[in-house]
Amino acid sequence: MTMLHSDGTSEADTSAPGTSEAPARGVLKTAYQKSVAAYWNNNPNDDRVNTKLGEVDGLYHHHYGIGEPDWSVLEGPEETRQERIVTDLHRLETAQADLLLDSLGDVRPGDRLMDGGSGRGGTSFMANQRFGCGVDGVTISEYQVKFANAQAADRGVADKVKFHFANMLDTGFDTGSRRGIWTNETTMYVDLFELFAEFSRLLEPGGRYVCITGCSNDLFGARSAAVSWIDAHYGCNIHPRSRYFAALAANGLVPAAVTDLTAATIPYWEMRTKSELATGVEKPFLTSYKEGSFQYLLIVADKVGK
Ligand code: GPP
Ligand code: MG
Repeated sequence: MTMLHSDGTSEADTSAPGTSEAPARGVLKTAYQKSVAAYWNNNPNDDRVNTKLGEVDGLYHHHYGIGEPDWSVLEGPEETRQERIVTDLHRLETAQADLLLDSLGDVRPGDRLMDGGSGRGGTSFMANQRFGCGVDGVTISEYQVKFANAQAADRGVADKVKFHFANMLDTGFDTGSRRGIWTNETTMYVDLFELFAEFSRLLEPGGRYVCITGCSNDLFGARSAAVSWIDAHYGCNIHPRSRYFAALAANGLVPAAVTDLTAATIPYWEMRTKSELATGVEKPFLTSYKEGSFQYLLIVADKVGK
């Protein structure tokens, strides 16, 4: 989209989603969405757990980690122990994003992907690096849009990786324009039926949606205190596992694989308790995972139908 000024000059409107037809629309539609945007524009929790890990190699994540920590980092010189923990936590978070991208299937350089709730951009940059394709990240935090677009410029990929101040429930991107879409721990901020209706519209037939999420376990019987603690910490609304599959099925998104990553993420949280950057949320994560009231899931679904 090009914006024309009254003096006849023009400029690209980088805030609009990546298609020329994208109409301007109100991004924050509810008081709740405004509160979520305010949270991420000015994170009230200690954000160093994200910025210090990002400084390890310039990939800034807003998600957790999987895989076996290198417990030997806890040994050795005390002066550098905290740095070693940070480096290892970052490695596990990057491994999580790699697993998500492994699940996107056959993505070609000419394809377009979308990152729903793109944060500071970590997973989007990894996708571009891996597939060479275009990626549009959407987030309702203007701070995050600025941060991630500055990263894209620094990395020399601003022509391929763009971040937009846009609402993933109503992106304005063209119907059928996406080969793949993912959400990396962002679905707990939105209604899943609305979200998957929009993703189903955006995906081309045979396109793929990949989700990593924390969900409450229906089998536990009710929402646990630990899950409510996590919700209160981030201001989100964790959904039950069952709701994901109901909402996918209602929107022509057919699960191809579901992997329970709970056992693979617990060691990350154990290591995080050893970090001076720990925020306090480690306790309810470990409690809820261990008591079975909460699960960390990877869901892969294909868009079936037009
Ligand atoms: C991590 O972000 C993810 C969320 C805030 C969404 C909630 C996720 C669930 C699985 C419930 P972050 O990296 O900003 O969190 P932290 O600052 O704690 O590392
Ligand atoms: Mg984090």
